[in-house]
Amino acid sequence: MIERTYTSEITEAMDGETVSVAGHVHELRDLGGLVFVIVRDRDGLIQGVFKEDREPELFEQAEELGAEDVVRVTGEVTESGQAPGGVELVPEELEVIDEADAPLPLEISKDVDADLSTRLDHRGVDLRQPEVMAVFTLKSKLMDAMEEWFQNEGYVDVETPLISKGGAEGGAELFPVVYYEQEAFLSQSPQLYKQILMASGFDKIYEVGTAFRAEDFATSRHVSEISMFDVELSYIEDHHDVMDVQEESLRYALRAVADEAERELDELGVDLTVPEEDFPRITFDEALDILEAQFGHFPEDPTDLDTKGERLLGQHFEEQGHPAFFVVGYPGEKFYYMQDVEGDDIASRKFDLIYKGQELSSGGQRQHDVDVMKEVMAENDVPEENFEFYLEGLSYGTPPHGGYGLGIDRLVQKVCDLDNIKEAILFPRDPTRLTP
Ligand code: ATP
Ligand code: AMO
Repeated sequence: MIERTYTSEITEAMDGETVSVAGHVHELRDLGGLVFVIVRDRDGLIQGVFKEDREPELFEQAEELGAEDVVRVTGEVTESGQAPGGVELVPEELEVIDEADAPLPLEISKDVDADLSTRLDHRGVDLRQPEVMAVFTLKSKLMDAMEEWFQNEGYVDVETPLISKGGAEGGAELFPVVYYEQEAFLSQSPQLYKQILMASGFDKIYEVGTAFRAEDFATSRHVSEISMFDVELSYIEDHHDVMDVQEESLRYALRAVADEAERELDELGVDLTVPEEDFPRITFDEALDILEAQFGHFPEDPTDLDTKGERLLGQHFEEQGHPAFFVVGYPGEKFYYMQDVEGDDIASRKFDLIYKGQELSSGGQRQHDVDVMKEVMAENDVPEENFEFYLEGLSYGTPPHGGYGLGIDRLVQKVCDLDNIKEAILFPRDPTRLTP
């Protein structure tokens, strides 16, 4: 490895020590006989001070540098009240490791706002901005913590196929793939496999996976390729057991971010509130009542919450100190795998979690009686032959179970207060974007 010290490790206590810092040239400030070279690594910035009268050869080299060149600066750590981080380097050696082409497609160091589309066109350069990279170092900490919760609770980490015969979530949003002689699609959700694994006796599982939705519209919360955190557990009494898991794991992960991602939150200017109190659980009807009474809002489709409805409910609960809450029971979604309470005509054991005014996850208690499932499939014109493997998988003894799928990108979007979900994805895919 090339010897180097990360900028985050260099402190005032190291005054007088010689270190090497490797990174990109973030900014060059040429003040005549003095050049400030600001070097950026993953963790931050440090400035090297090159003086013509002190180190003429190094000064000449520094004057030749260009923005985003990759360099290694070796020098003495020197305390300085004027340096951005309180320390700077008095250089002893400057190596140019790779030169960057000029001009850059985007400005990195200057506060120039490019539109999102241009940023995504040049994502490799865009990601160099400290506040953009912070989204992804934060995401890594968030998801590590989330997995840690499930590992601590004895969940098994599984992987299910990404190529499937049919859709788990209905037929409209599937991407077809060329698969030998057979019709096949990219997976929309690991739902069916999660349930078969419950029948197999895995008891508690989670999967960090990818799901594909051929959404043919552009919103700030939909993309075509999604990172999904899926969970399934057995021997539940009802859907409240599943909501408990969702609530506790999310609180744990958000706490970890608040404790361990201070630098990233600072960089993003985010003041994260960890929802320590119980998440409110309201019925769909109660949600409609709040929307009508508080905001005079009626969703266009009275069987589903619209984007505005979610946002207004989010506002209502946030004002009461609850950034997250559950809406339970959706009249419009009597899906074959969802369980109803007998005599009730709605998918009463289905829930959505709304976080900061946006749907973050869907889940519920599943139907584990295959005969009932077949009836619902027939009523809804779902072709049974596409799901033979699933129905067979649940036929030989299935414990009561439930679970949910959480959109990781939406979670990161909301934690980081980003306007668009695509900012929470390294290389997002939408109906028009296939590169980079
Ligand atoms: P799920 O698939 O679980 O329902 P989702 O958030 O993708 O999750 P959708 O039902 O696809 O949910 O859509 C939820 C909301 O997203 C809709 O109620 C609507 O407000 C918004 N939405 C969906 N389609 C469009 C669209 N074409 N244009 C604008 N907004 C849309
Ligand atoms: P659902 O279809 O609601 O449920 O998806 C779960 C969560 O995934 C996210 N999501 C999306 N994010 C960005 N772009 C999209 N196009 C998109 N579509 C979905 C949302 C959503 O809440 N099988 C069930 C889960 C279960 O019951 O276990 C399912 O997939 O955050």
